Amino acid sequence: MKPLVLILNGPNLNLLGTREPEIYGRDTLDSIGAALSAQADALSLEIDMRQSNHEGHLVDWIHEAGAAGALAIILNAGAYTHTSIAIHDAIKAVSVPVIEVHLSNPHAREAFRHKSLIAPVAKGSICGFGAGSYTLALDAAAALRH
Ligand code: CA2
Repeated sequence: MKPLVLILNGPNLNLLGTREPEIYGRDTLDSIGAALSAQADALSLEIDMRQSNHEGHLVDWIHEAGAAGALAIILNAGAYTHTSIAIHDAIKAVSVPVIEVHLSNPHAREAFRHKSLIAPVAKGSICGFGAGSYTLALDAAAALRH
């Protein structure tokens, strides 16, 4: 069985490719998912990519990854990155390593984006490379396999 990597996306990321291309690029979440599927095949990984605008869905999916014994979670929690103690606690409650990703570089943006509640409980963080943040994260997930 191939190791499973859950790729979870938070609020408003369903709108990717429709607005603010100067910040988030022109890729859609579907096109990123297609590229990740091809990459996962090459790496012999199973991926499951999801998006929700609801905090509790992300919490439930983190628990699900824990119960499934996933190799890793790649998480772009969107704006919940900066606010969600619930997602922070969910990550701490499972033993699956979380790779935090962002399309943009939040540290180069408004002050309210400079704090991440995910970073302190993540294995590592990748930001600022557009869709490339996700492909770098999938390579990092593959490297966690032993
Ligand atoms: O850079 C990232 O990936 C973010 O996680 C994106 C979040 C933002 O709140 C974080 O600070 C950084 C926002 C996602 C909104 O995505 C949109 C995409 C296109 C049009 C409108 C929103």
